[in-house]
This record gives sequence, C-alpha cells and structure tokens, in this order.
Amino acid sequence: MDRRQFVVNSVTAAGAALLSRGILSAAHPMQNQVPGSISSTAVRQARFPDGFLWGTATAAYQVEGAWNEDGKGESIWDRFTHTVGKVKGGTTGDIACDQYHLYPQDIALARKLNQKSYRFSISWPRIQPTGTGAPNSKGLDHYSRLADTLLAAGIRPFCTIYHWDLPQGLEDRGGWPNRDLAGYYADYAGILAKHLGDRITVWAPFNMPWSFTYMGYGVGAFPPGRANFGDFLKAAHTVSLAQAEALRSIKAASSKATVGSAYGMAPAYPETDSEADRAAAARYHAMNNVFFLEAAMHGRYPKAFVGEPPYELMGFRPGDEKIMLAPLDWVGFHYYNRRIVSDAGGAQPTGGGFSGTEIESDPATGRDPYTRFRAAMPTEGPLSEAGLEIWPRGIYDLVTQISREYDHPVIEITESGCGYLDAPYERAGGTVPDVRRIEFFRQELAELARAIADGARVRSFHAWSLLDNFEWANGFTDRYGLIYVDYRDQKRTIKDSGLWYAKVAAANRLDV
Ligand code: IFM
Repeated sequence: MDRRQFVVNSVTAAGAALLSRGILSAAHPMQNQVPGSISSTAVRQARFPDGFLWGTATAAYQVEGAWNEDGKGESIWDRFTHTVGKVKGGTTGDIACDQYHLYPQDIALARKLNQKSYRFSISWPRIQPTGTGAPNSKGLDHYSRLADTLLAAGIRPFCTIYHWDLPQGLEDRGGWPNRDLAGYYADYAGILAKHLGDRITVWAPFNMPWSFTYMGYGVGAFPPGRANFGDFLKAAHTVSLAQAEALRSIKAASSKATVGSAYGMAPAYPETDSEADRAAAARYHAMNNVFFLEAAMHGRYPKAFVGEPPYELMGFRPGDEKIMLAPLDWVGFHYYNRRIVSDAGGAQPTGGGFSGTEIESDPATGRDPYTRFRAAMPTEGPLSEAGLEIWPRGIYDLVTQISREYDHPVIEITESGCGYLDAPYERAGGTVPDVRRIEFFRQELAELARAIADGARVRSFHAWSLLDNFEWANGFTDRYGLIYVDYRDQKRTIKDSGLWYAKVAAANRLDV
C-alpha cells in the first residue's frame, strides 16, 4: 500500500472512532431496541457450556503476506491483485499483516485474549507451488511451527484447507470447473494430514464453497473473473466431489482427524407469505446454505432448482452420488446477515452481482434460469460500516434450523463479525474505542446462547477476525479485527472489543 493510501485510511478511521464516541454518548442506536436486537436481560442471562471454545479466525491470503517467499507459487489471488483495476485502492496481499513472519506475536496476542481456538487457513501454493507434485518442505515447516506455537499457547489449531487461494497453475488447467481438481485437491489435503495430522485434528476442507465458486466463475467478481452460470455449476460439483475425496484422504493419513466444514450461510426469510415466496426462500437455503452439506451428509443435492438439477450442465456423472457422500463429523458455518427472498417468476433472468463477500445483489428478474429466486439484504436493522445489516436474531434462527434439519449435529460457528473503521485515538491514550463492535458481538452472542439453551450443540464461536486484514476486492478499506493493524509498521493495538472478548472468553458469560 502506498503512503497516500495509508494517510487516507488513518484519517477515515480516526473520524469513525470519534463518530462512534459521539453516537454512543448521544443516542446509541443499539440502546433503543432496534429491530432484530435482543433484550438486555437476555444478554445478562446468557451462558455458554463449560469448555466452550472461544476463538478467532483468519485466512492465509488475508494475513500472511510473504507472497513469493520460501518457494511459494503464485495463487489466483496474487494474479488478480497484481492486475490493475481489480482491488479498491490498488492494494494487494503481498505483505498484508505479515503474519508469515509475525505469527509468534499474533499467537501471543490471541493467548492474551484468552483464546482457545484459532481458525487459520493453509496456502495451497506454499505446499504445492503449481498445485500438484511433491510438497515444498519450507511451506510444510511453516505450518508445522504455527501448529506447535498454537498448541504451546493452549490454543486449538483449526485448519481450513482452502480459503480461496488456488495455485494459478491449476487455474491454468481450467480451474474448479475441471473435475480433475477434485483429485489434485484430495492429494493436497492428504499431504497436510500426513505431515500435520499428529497435531492438527480439526479440518474444514473449504471456506464458503458457494461464494468462491459463484463469485469466481458465476459472476466474475473474484478471480479467475469468469461470469458463466454453467462454469459455476461445474465448479460447485467439482468442489462437492473434492470435499468428500479430501475427507477420505485426510482420514486415511491421520487416525485423529475430524472433518467438518466452514460454510457461509444466511438465514432466508420469504418476502411474503405466498407459497411461491416460501418455496423461493427454501431454494435459496438449498443453493446458498446447504448445497455442499447435503452432498456430504446424504450424497445428493438439495432442491435448489425449479425442477430437476441441471445435471448435464454440472458435469454430473452416474455414480457421483456415492463419491460425494462423506458424512461430516461436525458442521461448521458462518453467520453475518440475513436475506429476504422472493420468487422471480417467469421473468427473463439477467444474472446476479456481488458486493463484498457477504452480500449478493440479485436483480428483480432473478439470478439465473434454474433457481428462479431473488435474494436481497434488508436494511431494517442498522448497517455496519462494511454495509451489512446487523440482525442478531438471524444466528438463532440459522443455528436452530441447521440443528433441526441435520439431527442435532455438533456445530462450530466458524466466523462472524462486523466491519468498523475505528482506529487508535490519541485522546483516549491510544486505545481503540470500537464500542459498536462490542455491541454487535454482545447481541449476537446472546442470541447464540439462546439457541444453545434451546438444545443446539454449539461448541465454538470464532470471531472474524483476530486482526484487521486484507479484505479481498475491498483491499484495506474494511476493518474486521479485534486487533487494529497499522499497515505502515505492522503495529498491533488490541481494540476495546478485543479486551471485552477476552473477558467474555475467561468468564464464559456476556455480562462482564
Ligand atoms: O474476510 C471475509 C472472509 O474471508 C470470509 N468471510 C467473510 C469475511 C468478511 O467479509
């Protein structure tokens, strides 16, 4: 990032900090029982099970930097961010938070925040620079040290095997629409389990598989930038096969391994009570929330389409239902916000768009010729600075729905968080008074506790994110961290929300 960009970011963020203080001392929106929020009594009474795993999450490309060190190959995100015009501010993840070098310091900070679980991802091109072949020992050594350092700090290493940084060499072979990638990916996952499986026992094959296949191949907002619904469907099918093949190769290499998921999910509410809108909301849930979960648990795709799934377009072959079947040991998913869904009727679809990683914006005519719904992010609740509606109640609805539909599985909340630009404030002694983030987590966690009290078997919560980081096509314009990062010198400052989360983790309650 160049100097001018830093200055602009810092000024904007400092303004946000002042604003948040003003908002809070005058009329804090959360204090007025805004729609979707929970009562302060429920917050006070919220309890979490003994041994609940309080955690944070990050992803390799977003935090590591060191994009071409120690034999690492080029990823599709390196190629994308190095292409002019793709990322806000013209920034890249070349350095990001420099966690490749600073991981001991970051893990020490996580320990200071009383964390018990750290969800990180492994960069495939660090392990296999072009996506296939013998592993790069320097890459494996890095993650081996990372796992050791986490364990020494009393923190569970939770590994996401793929958080979007495909080796460019595999994109050059056709990317995820090429079914051969399922086999390459299973080899990669097996290498990880063989070398790290004595210490890492919790594996999630893919982060948000719907999002990276749809954004990368369906609408072209992310690399490799293709906009073809057929390519999206083929990519999604390859990923289903890959997920199951990986589960088998991981378990073959490590007897201690447990395999789950890190799906992106948004509870879907029908726009009206009409049968058509209710059916459309069910299709949204099938397509965006449980497409890959259903494939793993039952070896079939859920009813995401009007009529039969377009099997031919997906590249589905007889027998694939058996390959896809690989029941997960636990179910992991993220919650950020909700969708209001309606039936797109017979109108000619014009394709959906995407903004950020959590909001898809579908045109009135619907997303595509097969799912025939349109999904909108409502604005009844307050918006974060990243532009997402805050709707704490959504996590209760989502967790209880998945519990019901999948026979009360063990659940890990793999991500949740909010983007606010609060920065260190000199007149508050250099602290970061990000009170809006505290309120966000307080409300949401109270709803999660309610779902647990109602029987959901949730064993962890991972705040996104441990520290501010590179937010994909939005570059450094969003800040989701519990720890502020000054990208000029990599200085970390724990935000007030981080201090609050540390107390919650220690007390296992929200009234701290
Ligand atoms: O930063 C992302 C992350 O990579 C995936 N889930 C949503 C986060 C915030 O947009």
